Amino acid sequence: MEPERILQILFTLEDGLVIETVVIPCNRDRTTVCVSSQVGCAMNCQFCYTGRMGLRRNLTAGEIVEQAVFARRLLSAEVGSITNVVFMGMGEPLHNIENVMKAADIMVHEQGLHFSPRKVTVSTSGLVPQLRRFLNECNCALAVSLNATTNEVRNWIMPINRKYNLGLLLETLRQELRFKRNYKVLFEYVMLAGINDSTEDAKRLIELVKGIPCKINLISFNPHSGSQFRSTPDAKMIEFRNILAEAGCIVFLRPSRGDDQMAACGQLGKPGETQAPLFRIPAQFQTLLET
Ligand SMILES: *[C@@H]1O[C@H](CO)[C@@H](O)[C@H](O)[C@H]1NC(C)=O
Ligand SMILES: *[C@@H]1O[C@H](CO)[C@@H](O)[C@H](O)[C@H]1NC(C)=O
Ligand SMILES: CC(=O)N[C@H]1CO[C@H](CO)[C@@H](O)[C@@H]1O
Ligand code: SF4
Repeated sequence: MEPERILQILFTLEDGLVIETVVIPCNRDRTTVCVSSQVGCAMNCQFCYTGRMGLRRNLTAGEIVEQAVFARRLLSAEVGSITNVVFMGMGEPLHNIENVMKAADIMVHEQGLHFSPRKVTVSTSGLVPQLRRFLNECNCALAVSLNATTNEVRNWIMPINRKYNLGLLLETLRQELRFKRNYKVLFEYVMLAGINDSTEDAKRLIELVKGIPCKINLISFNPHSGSQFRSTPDAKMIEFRNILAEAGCIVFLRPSRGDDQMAACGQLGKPGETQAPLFRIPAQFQTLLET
């Protein structure tokens, strides 16, 4: 069966700035709306279009909720009702934590949109103090983008790691999740050919997440024009998945397809608006990425 196409909605805000919302039909029982939480983003993950724009402003709780309300109204007839919300559009949600938690509350409140808290997922690149607060004050699900298994690589592709490194991030999760019942954090791991897809990476990943109740999503990178990164071949992704599964991890593979879901999230924005700096490629990856 052909996957149904994702739908992108552009909103012009009162001040003329534009944000994107994405609706992703997964199957008959699941349709996800991916909402933005900021205009642009300050985190500057390398080769995320939104990151390239820099941060313009935070969205209000109303502007965030409105995206889900509008998607629901516009699309329910076409794609079946919306079942899940992910905060994975433009912006780092936990950099706008006040409004994001307010919006999440409205989304799960029975007099609001009445989603199950398990079906509302806030995704972060790893702002540690805010993440701790989120886990203490909000019941919604949490996804953390790892994307790398060493500080060296993560410092490069996700500069927030220079402030809150992998060890601190994972130790915080290990501590905080002891106080939550039946709660699993979702780790997002975008596979980049030759950057983070080795057998050693798989083994390191197993060690890193030890003791943290979690699920791991391996996401196929969707190369876009101007990107220096390439996607990991399917066979290698399966091998990587198997190593994790054999070690007892709960792991999912996002099949690659032309309009891959997560490539739609996290790569929003206009490439023309580039302002944030690109970092120097670490020496050991230079030849790989230049060929
Ligand atoms: C967005 O909100 C955060 C705190 O919630 C604040 O630190 C930051 O300065 C705000 N950014 C802008 C551009 O207003
Ligand atoms: C890191 O992960 C997020 C999603 O989890 C993705 O949107 C982003 O593009 C990834 N960054 C890189 C450099 O792969
Ligand atoms: C940091 C690190 O170990 N990166 C590895 C990612 O995967 C490639 C192979 O696919 C290795 O060459 C890198 O060393
Ligand atoms: S991947 Fe997410 S956190 Fe990183 S720059 Fe893009 S929008 Fe911001």
